[in-house]
Amino acid sequence: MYQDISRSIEACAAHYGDEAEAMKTYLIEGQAKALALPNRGPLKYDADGNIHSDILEAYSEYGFYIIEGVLSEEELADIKADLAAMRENFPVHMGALTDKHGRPALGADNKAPNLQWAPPLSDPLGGTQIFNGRHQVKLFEPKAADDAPPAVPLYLSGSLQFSPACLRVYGHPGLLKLTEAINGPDFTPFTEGLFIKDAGVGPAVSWHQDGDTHWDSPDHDADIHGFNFMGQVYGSTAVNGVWVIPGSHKIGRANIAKMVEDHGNERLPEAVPLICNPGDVVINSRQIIHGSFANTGFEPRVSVNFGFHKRSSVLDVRGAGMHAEAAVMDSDFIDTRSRLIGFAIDARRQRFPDETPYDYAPFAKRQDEFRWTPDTQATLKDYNLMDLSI
Ligand SMILES: O=C(O)CCC(=O)C(=O)O
Ligand SMILES: [Fe+2]
Repeated sequence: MYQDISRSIEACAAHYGDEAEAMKTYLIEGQAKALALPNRGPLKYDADGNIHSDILEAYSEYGFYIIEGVLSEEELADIKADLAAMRENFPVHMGALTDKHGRPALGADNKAPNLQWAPPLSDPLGGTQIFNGRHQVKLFEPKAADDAPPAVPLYLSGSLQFSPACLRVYGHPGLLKLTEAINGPDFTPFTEGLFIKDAGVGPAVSWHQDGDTHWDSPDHDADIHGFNFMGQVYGSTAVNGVWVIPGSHKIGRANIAKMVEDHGNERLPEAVPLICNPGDVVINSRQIIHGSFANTGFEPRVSVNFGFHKRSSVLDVRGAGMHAEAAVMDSDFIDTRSRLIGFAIDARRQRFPDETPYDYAPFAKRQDEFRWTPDTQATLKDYNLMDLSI
């Protein structure tokens, strides 16, 4: 059972003027197509305790899989408490140094990217050169309410330094086991962040593929740019969620501008929305064509994003400069950045002592170095300067 979003579908369509009926049909048909796909279900394992091949095969075929019920009510409550505390500490407006209590704002003296804002219901990336131009077209920008603020938070980079609950999600043993099955036991970090799409104001993220570096590589394959997990705090719907084109992770770099032009509008017909309940976690190929429309509906979405790479995709590779300044990512660099995995596993072990913690092979003999204590959080400041951007 999923939340009934019929009011949001009406509200969303009403923003689209002459195309209101077309948008409404697109949302309703997309929703039905998404729910008919066989790529959702809880984490399941085979007799040897490995991730069940059904999940791996469906992920490989479609480029995404909705893993149901990964985050418990208890864990979701932790995340919501962190979100509430972070929001209390957000800058009073974009660029402000203090929060509404007069305290230094979250990220105010960080060097690395942290909270990113955009005008309500805008598409800040579409048609720009940001992220090496990967968001090729600008999506329709619905008009926000007159009393909407001039800018709203859209993305929080480096989220693990601000939220211990998000750090603990990052150490989830089942998700790390799935990561191992796809990227090998020596998998590496990528980047982590929160996508914030508040009801009635959340900006759009135009159609794109995430990967940048390895499209023309002789070793190119469907997994070479890694994947993202997207943990859903409030669920995800046709109106507020990410839409994806199933199977498009296998077609190479797509000419999205041409796809939109050939189709005649931005409602790419093969796309389906990621429909999730709170606690579901999507695994999404970074090569799949995906994007989200402005959130003109009544339900908020917050996605707890974190990705992983194959070591061979990043080792001694020059970063693409999209998430952090471009640098050659040698084994020391990767090792330093991987400490987040070590801390996450330990922080999770302390909070959920009944779970069997994940054994991260690169730290097999060193996990003791990564003890999560109340002082650890401050040492993570600006850790995302070393995101493994490809
Ligand atoms: O959450 C969104 O709206 C966009 C997500 C996205 O583009 C990504 O995770 O790569
Ligand atoms: Fe993306």
